[in-house]
Amino acid sequence: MTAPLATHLRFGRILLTGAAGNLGRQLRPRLKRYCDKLRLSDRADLGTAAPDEELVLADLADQAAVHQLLEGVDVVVHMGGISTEQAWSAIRDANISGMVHLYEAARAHSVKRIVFASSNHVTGFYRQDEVISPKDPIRPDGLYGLSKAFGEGLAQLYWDRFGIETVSLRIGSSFPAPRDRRMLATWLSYDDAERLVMAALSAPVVGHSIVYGVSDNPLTWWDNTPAQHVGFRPQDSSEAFRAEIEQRQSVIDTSDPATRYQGGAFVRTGPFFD
Ligand code: NAI
Ligand code: 15L
Repeated sequence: MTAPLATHLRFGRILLTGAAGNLGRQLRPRLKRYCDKLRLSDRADLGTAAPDEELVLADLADQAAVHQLLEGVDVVVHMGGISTEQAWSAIRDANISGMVHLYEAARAHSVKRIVFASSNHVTGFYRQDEVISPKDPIRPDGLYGLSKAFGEGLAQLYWDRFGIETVSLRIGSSFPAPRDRRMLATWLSYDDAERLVMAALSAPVVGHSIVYGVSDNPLTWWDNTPAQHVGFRPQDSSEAFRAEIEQRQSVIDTSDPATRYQGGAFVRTGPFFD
C-alpha cells in the first residue's frame, strides 16, 4: 500500500467506526489519503492520533455519544459492531441499537452517505452450489447475520424516508489471505476492500445498494451484476493460494453443514441467547 488506489477522490471529514478492528486498522491509513480530516472511533483503544486524525472513544450503544460522534461528518464508513456469532445482548446493543443510533445521528447532522459493513452471513444459508445476487431473498445463518439484515433494512428505510444513501457491503472474508477452501470463494483482499469502500463512497447515485465484497476469485457464489452501478472492480484473486489450501485440506467432508452452506461454520455456531 503506497499511493491511493483511486487518486481523484477527496472528502472533507470521513468518520470510520470500528477503527480498532481488523478492517478498521487496515482502512485507517488508507482512508486518510482521501480526506482532509479522518475521525476514528471505537470502544477499544485507538492509539495516538496522527496529523488530521480525530480519535473518539464511543460505544455504539450510547445514543448521546453516537449523536456527538457524527457532528461535522460528511460521510461514514461504518465498520464498528459485533463481527461474529456472539451473545444476543452484545449483538443487540452494537448491531441493532447501535445502527439505529448511527442513522438517527446521521439524520440529525444531515450526513448524506453511509458505507455499511454488512456481511455475507445475511445469506449464509444458501448452498455452496448456488450463485446468488443482492436481489435474492435473505437467508441469515445466525443472529449475527440477522442483525446485519436488520442494518440493511434500516439503511433502506432511511433512504426511502429521509434520503440518506447507503451502500451495504456484504463482505466475504477480508483477511491477509484466504484461510481455507471456503475462503477461496469468499476472500476479499485488503486492497480490494479499499477499492470497494472508495467505490461505495464515490458512486454518483446509490440510493440503498447492496454489493458483495469479494475479490475476483475464480470460484464464486455471488453475482454482483445488480450492483454494477457502484463501480467496484476487484483486482485481486484467491487463485494464488489455491494449490497450497487444496493440499492442506485434501479431504472434504460433505456431511458437514459448514462445507455445504455459504456461511461455513457460522451455520452451526450459536445462537447464543443470554
Ligand atoms: P472486528 O471485530 O475486528 O472489528 C469490529 C470493531 O468494532 C472492533 O474494534 C470492536 O471494538 C468494535 N465494536 C464492537 N462493538 C462495539 C460497540 N458496541 N461500540 C463501539 N465499537 C464496537 O471486525 P472486522 O473484521 O474489522 O470487520 C469490520 C466490519 O465488517 C464488522 O462490522 C464486520 O461485521 C464486517 N465484516 C467483516 C468481515 C471480514 O471478513 N473481516 C466479513 C463480513 C463482515
Ligand atoms: C464475517 O462476517 C466475519 O466478520 C468475519 O470474521 C469472517 O468470519 C467472515 O464473515 C467470513 O464469513 O469468513
